[in-house]
Amino acid sequence: MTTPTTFPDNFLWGGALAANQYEGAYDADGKGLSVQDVMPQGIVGPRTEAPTPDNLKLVGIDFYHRYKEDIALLAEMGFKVFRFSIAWSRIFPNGDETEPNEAGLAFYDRVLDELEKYGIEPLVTISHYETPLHLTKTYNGWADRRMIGFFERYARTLFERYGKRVKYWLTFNEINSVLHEPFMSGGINTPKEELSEQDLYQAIHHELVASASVTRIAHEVSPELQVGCMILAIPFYPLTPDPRDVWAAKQAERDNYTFGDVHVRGAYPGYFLRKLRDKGIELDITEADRRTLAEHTVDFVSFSYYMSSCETATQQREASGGNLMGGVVNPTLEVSQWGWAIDPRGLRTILNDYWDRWGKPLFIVENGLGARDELVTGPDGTPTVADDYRIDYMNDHLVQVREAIADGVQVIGYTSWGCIDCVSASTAQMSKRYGFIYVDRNDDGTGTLERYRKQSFGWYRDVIASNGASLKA
Ligand code: BGP
Repeated sequence: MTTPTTFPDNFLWGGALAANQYEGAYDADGKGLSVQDVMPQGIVGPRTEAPTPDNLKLVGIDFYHRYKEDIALLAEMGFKVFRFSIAWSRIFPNGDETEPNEAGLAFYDRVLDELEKYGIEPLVTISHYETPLHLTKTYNGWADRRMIGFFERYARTLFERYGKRVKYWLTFNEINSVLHEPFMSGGINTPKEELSEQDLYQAIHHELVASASVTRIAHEVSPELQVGCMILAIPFYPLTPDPRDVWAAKQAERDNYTFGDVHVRGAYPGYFLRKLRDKGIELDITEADRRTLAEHTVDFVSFSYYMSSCETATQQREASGGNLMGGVVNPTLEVSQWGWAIDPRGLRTILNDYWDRWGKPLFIVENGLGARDELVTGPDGTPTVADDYRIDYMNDHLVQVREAIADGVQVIGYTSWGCIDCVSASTAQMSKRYGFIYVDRNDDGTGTLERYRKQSFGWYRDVIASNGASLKA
């Protein structure tokens, strides 16, 4: 038998977006504020008291009003799956109400109608960096145990309303990012520098219990539902072969592995318990928490992958740029315009590591290149972008996915990040573009919001149509 060189027949090709980065309409139809509405500069600048006009996310790319046109474009590329998040504060504007906002629910009905029209499978993130601001201000977000109940109510509302139409669900986007971005990721109002590790790890525990608990609810609503965790994946390489560097890299990986270990194996790993002991942290973990974690593990593991990094315990540390976290610079790799190391092989490494460790089907739900694009006039007179750099990046990553599949790894699908240009999560810029579809909007908020197909649009359409056979090894 020869090694398979193609993707499985039912491979889910598509793209991903998140409500706060593309919907806009930040206060339409009863929507409440979310943490994003007071982060005009993402994680690189200060928060504001209230929404300010310089916050590009308030308008986003106005998907809220243009979803039909946008979904038609995704269908034109042949998308099999579309990953998007539901804005929690559209459904529960404050987060702690007992009744949901019908107008918010109805919007996602319309989005699902449109996806159904084209036979595109939805993949829904329940919480993608958009905790209702009220929960942050009143409860200090996930630092408070009561968040579990609010999240359960929100998730149950979604499963009951959309469970017949949405099979694949993700609980928390990049759940491990709370270690580095407690406000954006965990809705924790206490400034990062003042937040104690005790409180941070307690918040993490609440999120993990909430994730397991809503997995239980999903399966109660329908055994057909498939729930996954979502992890920000970064392979860490030792900077040198010195065993101390090897151990430093392992420790960095374990900070992230913890989250998958709990979701998949249903209990905290020994190395994590030791870390808590060493730090003098004692978590409030009830017997009921332990049972929830143990009995309601995930159906699959999903992750984002953009870059790898290095760790060292012996060399001078030169901090690498990166996706909300990072170690030290890898001198063998090139970086993106935003300093993120470009490492297609790292994706094969992650896929193999996760498969070997957890044996659960894997879903790559984010990957892509954030770059400055220049709009030019195409051969037929329509504006386009000659984004061969993006095509190269994605081609090389997908070739490694194909290799991992040949290695025996079970991969459900691939949704590239920001399939339509949207506002960046870390820097809140429009100019950091990932899409196959260019959106005419600039960092100063000007622009017509018109959509244009980039060169990568046709390239990805061919990749999907050929089920990966058109990729260049
Ligand atoms: C991930 C987030 C996304 C997304 C992506 C790209 O961390 O889940 O929301 O934005 O990274 O990051 P950025 O937008 O900062 O370039």
